[in-house]
Amino acid sequence: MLAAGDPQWGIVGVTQRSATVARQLAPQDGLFTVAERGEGAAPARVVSSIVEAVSGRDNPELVVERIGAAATKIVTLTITEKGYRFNPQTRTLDLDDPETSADLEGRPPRTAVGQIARGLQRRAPAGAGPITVVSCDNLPGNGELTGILVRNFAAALPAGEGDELLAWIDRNATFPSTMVDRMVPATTDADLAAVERELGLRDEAAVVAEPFKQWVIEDNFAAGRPRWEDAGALFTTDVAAWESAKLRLLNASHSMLAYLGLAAGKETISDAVGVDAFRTACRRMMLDEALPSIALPAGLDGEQYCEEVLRRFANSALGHTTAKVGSDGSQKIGLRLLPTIRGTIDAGREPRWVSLAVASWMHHVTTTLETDLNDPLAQELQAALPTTQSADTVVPALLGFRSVFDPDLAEHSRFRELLLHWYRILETDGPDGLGNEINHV
Ligand code: CS2
Repeated sequence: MLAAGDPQWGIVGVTQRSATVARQLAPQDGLFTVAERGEGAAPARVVSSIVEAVSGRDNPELVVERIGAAATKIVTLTITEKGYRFNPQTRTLDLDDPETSADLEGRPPRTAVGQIARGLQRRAPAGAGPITVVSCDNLPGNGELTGILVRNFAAALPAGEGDELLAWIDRNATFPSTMVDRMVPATTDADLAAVERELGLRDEAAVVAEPFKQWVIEDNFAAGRPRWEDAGALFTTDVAAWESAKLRLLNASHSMLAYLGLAAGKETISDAVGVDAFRTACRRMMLDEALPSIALPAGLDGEQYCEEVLRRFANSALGHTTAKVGSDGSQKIGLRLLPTIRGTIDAGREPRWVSLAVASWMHHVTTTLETDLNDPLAQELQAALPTTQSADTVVPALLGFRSVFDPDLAEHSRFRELLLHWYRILETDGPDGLGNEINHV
């Protein structure tokens, strides 16, 4: 928007990573490079939209102040699934979460939901006016969910305070849903060196990304917004359909490739999708199981979308690691894979391929040391594992893990059989055996 000549908006960037502010953004006045990688990549571009970078960890008070300021019209969130600290089964804020309860007790808030709620609380007395809160994370109904969680926080405050905030939110805040799609790996030292060669300048905050980008937004803004449509964003009333297409096709296959890839010692998603059998399993999961269980947004060709996803995964210049995509599985499986298991079962079909994805996550949890398992529930997951580990013990133990599987799915006999089937192959024959089995079906 700045490049298009609209200078009236700027971004205060907030991160929980102190080093991002101290070492990367602050010393360079918020400037950072976006370096596209892969076919059709545009030249590196320096972005100047961040006018201030704040560490939410070191300076939570400032975050609350900025959200409470009249000049702030929109708060966007990209904090990943675990940043919401919610219970996916009930879609409510986890009030037992120690960080959330500490925020509720009144310390300078450290959770995202706490910071937003406390910021909104400042707006009423300051006469700061309405505001829009926009979740950009991979969660179904992310806008509605964020609204629920902020209200849950408000409702858990002492009665008078809470009611006042709830009433203010109802009148002044909106929570549109969005779907954001762009693969962005963690920046490596080699990326920084490459950007330095391209720019002739050292940029500690450079970001690499695939050329593809998509932002679909529900047009429900309480206090104005930039004309993002001029820069390619799509405004629609049907974000939910875009969101479920993305979660159940792209993100689901991404997770599947990550866990299959990790089992086979593949470092990147492009290496994993390069294995014929893995690509076949992914394609079959998307075409035979995920696609039939979703309603596509008008104008989207499902088969073409799936092929494009596989092409994007094959981008070897991106270096998107299986470890990164495979992280936080306990937060992702239930959103990406289980709805397809349910949809397929409800339609009287076999959830064959999507069960392979779930089994490969179980295998990853079991074969990764607790200290290496990158998941907010790593300890709980490891504690749930049986001492003697084989398909027959691991599959039922992990199916009993209630923050991922609800009882009716966990007890579904065909689902369980399929998990056992795939887990046994992974366990006894490894990825090669899996290849034979996949090609065989
Ligand atoms: C990935 C996503 O890390 C992951 O779990 O599946 O971050 C993915 O790269 C983006 O959603 C693509 O838009």
